[in-house]
Amino acid sequence: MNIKNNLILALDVMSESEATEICDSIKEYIDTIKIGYPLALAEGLEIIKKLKDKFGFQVICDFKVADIDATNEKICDETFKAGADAIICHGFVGSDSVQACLDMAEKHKKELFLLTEMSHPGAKMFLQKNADAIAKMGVEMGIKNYVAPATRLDRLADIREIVGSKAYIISPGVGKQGGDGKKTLEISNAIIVGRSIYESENPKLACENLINEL
Ligand code: OMP
Repeated sequence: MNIKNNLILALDVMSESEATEICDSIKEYIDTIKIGYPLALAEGLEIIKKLKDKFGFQVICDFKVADIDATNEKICDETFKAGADAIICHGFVGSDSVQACLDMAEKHKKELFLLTEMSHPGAKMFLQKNADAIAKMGVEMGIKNYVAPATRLDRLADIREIVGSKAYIISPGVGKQGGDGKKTLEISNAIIVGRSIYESENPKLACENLINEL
């Protein structure tokens, strides 16, 4: 993916009007947004096309798909039909489940991002122990795109080592979760930022300041 300013907005707001207002203010700096369960559940999958049509954004759907293969296939199919350019899936469910997402992405000529280790403290309880193996599975499956944490740069570096320099890594956790954007981009290809932008009094200025620091 080619992402303007290597910055993805995590648009976890709860209404179309709020989403539109924020997108309108940051559109000069951002061309890729991530829509997850909060906005999709509040406004339906139609929000994807609405925001794409209005602003010309690329949309990554963060549905952290984590089911059996047959169900993953249906979730990904519906998401791509709704206009998503990419979808994020979990890796801990195993290769058959992930393969179903990969096949659907290929069928729609869209992208799949494999989530390895998560950025929050709770990821240390279970996920971290298996994150390297998840990344290795991704490489074996030919997956090109990964999600890995901005909050633990040592772990981000480990995951980069496994997936290789040509893989495309996007990293959440900059700002509110404590991660540093500039340091993260020494390892990752793009950062995902949510609350530091959309909760700011002036989202445009927040973007501008963030980009200047990168
Ligand atoms: P802020 O913490 O508000 O910047 O938002 C981070 C965004 O990235 C949210 O949409 C999270 O759901 C998402 N995210 C993580 O924070 N940690 C992860 O490990 C993975 C994701 C994700 O898959 O995007």
